Amino acid sequence: MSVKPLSFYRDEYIRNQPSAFCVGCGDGIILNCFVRALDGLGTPKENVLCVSGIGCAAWIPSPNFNGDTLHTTHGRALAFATGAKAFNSDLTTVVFTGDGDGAGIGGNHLIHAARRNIDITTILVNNMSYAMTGGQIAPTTPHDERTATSPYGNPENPFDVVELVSAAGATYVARWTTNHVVELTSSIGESIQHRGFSFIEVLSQCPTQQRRMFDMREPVHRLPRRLLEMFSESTYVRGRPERGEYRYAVPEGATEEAQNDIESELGDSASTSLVDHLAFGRVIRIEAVDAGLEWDSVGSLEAIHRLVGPTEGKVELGVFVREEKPEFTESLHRVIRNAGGG
Ligand SMILES: Cc1ncc(C[n+]2csc(CCOP(=O)(O)OP(=O)(O)O)c2C)c(N)n1
Ligand SMILES: [Mg+2]
Repeated sequence: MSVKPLSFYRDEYIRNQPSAFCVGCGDGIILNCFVRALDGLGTPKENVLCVSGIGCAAWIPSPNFNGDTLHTTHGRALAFATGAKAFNSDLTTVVFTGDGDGAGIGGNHLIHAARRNIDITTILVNNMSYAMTGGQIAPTTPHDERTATSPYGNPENPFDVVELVSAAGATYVARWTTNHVVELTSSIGESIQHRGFSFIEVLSQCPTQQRRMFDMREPVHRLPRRLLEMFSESTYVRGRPERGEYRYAVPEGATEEAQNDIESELGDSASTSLVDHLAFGRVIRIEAVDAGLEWDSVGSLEAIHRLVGPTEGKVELGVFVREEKPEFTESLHRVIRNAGGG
C-alpha cells in the first residue's frame, strides 16, 4: 500500500472542523487508520456508509469522515446498519462503536449481527469504560480496576469480545491496539474486503479516564505515551515469537525502591526498567544480560513479591477468525426472489 502525505488524507477524507476528542485520545489514530485502509483499497467514498451509535468512539466517523455517516442511538448502530445493508447490499458498511455501546448497551445486536454473518465491518473501540459520560464501569473494564462507578475496584469479570463474537459466528475477527497502526490499517482493509461479518477490537488509550483506572498521577499530557507503551508491553502478536530473556517483578511495596534493591542485588547480570502492565500495574521489567541468570534465585529476592513470565497476563493480538459462510443479505435477497418479490 502506498503511503501518501498526511495532508492528502486530510483533504480527501476529513471534514475541516475542530476535533472534539481529548488530547491524546486514540480515536483520531483509528480514524487515520480507517481512511488509509479505505484509500489503499481504492473504494470510492460514495460507496461507503459509516454508522455509529453514542459515545466518543461514535464520533470517529461522524462528523469527521467526509462521506456518508449515520449517527444513531446508543447501542443501536448495528441495527441501523443492518437495515441500510439489507436495502443496498452493494454498500460498504462500517460500524464504529465503543465498548459500552457495542458490548454493553448494544451487546445483543452485536451477537446477532455476528450470528447472521451480515457483511458489515465493525470496529469496536475498547477504552475499557463508558468514557464520554465520565468513565463508568463497562463490560470490558478489567477486574479490580477503578472507574467512576467502581472507585474501590471492579468486582466483575470483563468480556473477551473477540471470543464472544467468534463464538456467535463472525467470519473475520481480529484484535489490535492503537499502538499497532500498521497491522490495524491492513486488518481494516482485509475486513472491508471480507464478505461476511467482520469484527475488529481495538484497545485504545483514553488518558482522561484511564488515568484513574491505572492510577497514573502525572499531568494528563504525559499519559498517551505511557498508555501506548503499556499496550505494547501488555500484548503479544499471535505467531510472532517473543524476543529476549526477561521477566516482570511485581514488588511488595514502592516500585522505585524495589527497582533500586533489585538493581543492587543483580549488578551487571541483569538490567531493569519500570513499565506499565495491563494485568499487573506498574512493574519492574528485568532483562537478563548474563545468559546464565538463575530466575529462581531472582524470584526469591526480598523486594519481589512475584516474578511473572514474559507472556503471563498478556493480551493476544492478531487475526483469530477468517472463514467463509453464507452471508445474510445474499440469502435474504434469494429468499425474497423465491417468494416472488423484487
Ligand atoms: C440510551 C442511552 N443511555 C445512556 C446514554 C448516555 N451515554 C452517552 S455516551 C455513553 C458512554 C459510551 O461509552 P462507550 O460506548 O464505551 O464509548 P466511549 O465514550 O468510551 O468511546 C453513555 C452511557 C445515552 N446517550 N443513551
Ligand atoms: Mg468506551
